[in-house]
Amino acid sequence: MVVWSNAERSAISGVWGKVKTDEIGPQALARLLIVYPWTQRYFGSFGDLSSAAAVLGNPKVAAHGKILLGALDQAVKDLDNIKGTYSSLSQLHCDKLNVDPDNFRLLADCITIVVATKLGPSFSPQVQGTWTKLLAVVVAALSSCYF
Ligand code: HNI
Repeated sequence: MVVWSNAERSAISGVWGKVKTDEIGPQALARLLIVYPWTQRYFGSFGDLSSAAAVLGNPKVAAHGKILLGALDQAVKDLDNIKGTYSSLSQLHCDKLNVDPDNFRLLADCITIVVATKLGPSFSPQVQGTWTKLLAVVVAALSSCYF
């Protein structure tokens, strides 16, 4: 059972209040596909991903990035039940999409980098620590069906 202190809860809502999911989601997914190009294999139906410019301008990447961050929004809004929130998503990624769970951590890192770029100095080391804990819990929950 993950325990969240009041300081952690307020740091997370502070970050979340400052980011626009419609902006962060597309940027984070595009970054994943560019920095770790093997992740493109899961998105064969998304059309042209042949260059960084193609990925950044691909409307399906942008739309899916928003969906990803919508799922993160659910985690932020129910910090005490992240495993439950993601149980069917974990099953989907494991059984149907066959996504290698190592990729969850890579996406989490891309989300953190995009958030840090957006927030600048207010993304202090303490805030980063709490944010990293949140994403570690998200990654563990999404990976739960695999083990
Ligand atoms: Ni993921 C579909 C959430 C990481 C590949 N993914 C979804 C959906 C959600 C979602 C929500 C839509 C489900 C539905 O339609 O019912 N994915 C998340 C979250 C993370 C994540 C919260 C991590 C933080 N997914 C990843 C990673 C990959 C990935 C790292 C591959 C590298 N996901 C997919 C694919 C789909 C998908 C592929 C189906 C896309 C489509 O539309 O065909």
